[in-house]
Amino acid sequence: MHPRSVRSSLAALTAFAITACAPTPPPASGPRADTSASRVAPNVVVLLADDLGIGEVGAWGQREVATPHIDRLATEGLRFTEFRSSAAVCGPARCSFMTGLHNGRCRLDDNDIDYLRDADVTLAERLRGVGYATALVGKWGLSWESRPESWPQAQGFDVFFGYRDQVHAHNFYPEYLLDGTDSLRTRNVVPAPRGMGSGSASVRLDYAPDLLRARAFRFVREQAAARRPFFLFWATNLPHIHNETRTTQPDGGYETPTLGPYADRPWSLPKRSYAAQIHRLDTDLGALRALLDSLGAARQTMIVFLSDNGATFLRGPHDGTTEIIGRWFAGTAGYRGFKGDLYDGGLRVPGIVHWPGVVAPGRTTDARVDFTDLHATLVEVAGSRAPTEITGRSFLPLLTGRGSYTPRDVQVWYSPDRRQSAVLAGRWKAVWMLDTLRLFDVEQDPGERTDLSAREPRVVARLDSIRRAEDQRVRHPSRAGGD
Ligand SMILES: [Ca+2]
Repeated sequence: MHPRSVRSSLAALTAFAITACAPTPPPASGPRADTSASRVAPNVVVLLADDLGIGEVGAWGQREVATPHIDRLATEGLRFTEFRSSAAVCGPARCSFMTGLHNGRCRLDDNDIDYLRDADVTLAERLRGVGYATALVGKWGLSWESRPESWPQAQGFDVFFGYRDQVHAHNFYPEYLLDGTDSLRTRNVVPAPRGMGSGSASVRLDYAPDLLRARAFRFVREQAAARRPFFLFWATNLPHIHNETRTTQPDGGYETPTLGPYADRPWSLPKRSYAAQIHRLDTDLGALRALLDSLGAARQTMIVFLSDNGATFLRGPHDGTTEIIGRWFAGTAGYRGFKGDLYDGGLRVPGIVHWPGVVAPGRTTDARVDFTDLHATLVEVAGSRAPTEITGRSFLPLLTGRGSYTPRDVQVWYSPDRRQSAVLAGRWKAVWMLDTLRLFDVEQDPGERTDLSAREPRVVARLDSIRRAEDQRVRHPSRAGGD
């Protein structure tokens, strides 16, 4: 037998032995040529904030609300100035992250309008396929209760703890959380609960973010002890508003057990409560890093910090005034629009990738990426080839500094029923409201204030043709009417 064949056989035998003694670690080298030690597949934690505006983080200019742990992550990792969500609201953004498909192609272009099917391949399934232990802790939002195939455990997560339904996730003091397919009864009391466990609690003893954090940390400890690589999708509901009670509760729907460092600020109670929620989110990140340090796992763990969409527009106070939350702390950092808009105020999010020993600290990049690119990147980080059938393109070379990276030329967005759509290509961004197009030079006018469509007919024609071509490829969401 040729020596090379011997080695191949031994490699195959070793691979078989590892498989037989499951759990299976992902391949250290994967299919890539580069097999340096730094490429050993790391643990991956994605901490996804809910409705946190890009301007509400110190690393992007916030001064009134302190976010020291997020800021430190940015300082020690790679900070993105043009990380955009793939959607301007919760469910569709998560759908794009999980499937790698932009919002014209994934199941949900609106909250709760559809659910994931067996045929959909999620990031969790892709990572589990190469040996990762997988957990979703927090908010899912991609299922219907009557369709178990859409539940997290059927979509690649070994562990699920939290809220399947995003209306349930509005409630920070729920009567129950889901633990796998079981329910965990809390000590909270929600009289006359509305749909999916929402409602206002009259007895508030168990704060959901406490329970979520405890479950996330248990998962991390267990995988560290087992020395098994893990993917933790920590989809916190912080700092989202409790929609159903925002006009009736004194806190304006920003439910928090303590006002923390903001108790004595001369702000309204809703505003102090919101700041305290951001503080709690930041504290959770700090606690995660301390845990990883204590377990000796920090250097083997990539942390991605993101928000799912831009700062929210919802009116917070309960006294009939009309403040917009996204303006309290300059949440959109000057970008136009809010959550729900395909202007950059709805899309731009704070994005950080922290990967000790691989991502050089202290860097900032203006590479344009979105949630579908993150999907592709994490698949490659885990040792697989980035799938070609998805929208996103891996930006792994941007992280490692090895190999060439060219961002996609064009990014597209669709909102529910295509009421809005947007195309970003080079310096130009077109935003449609129904059929009305506005054109912006986002290099000269990042605030998207001046519509140049009348002055630039050729650019309009080019971007319009891009959108029309994409329209032809778009698989319009099925509205749960079939496959
Ligand atoms: Ca959200």
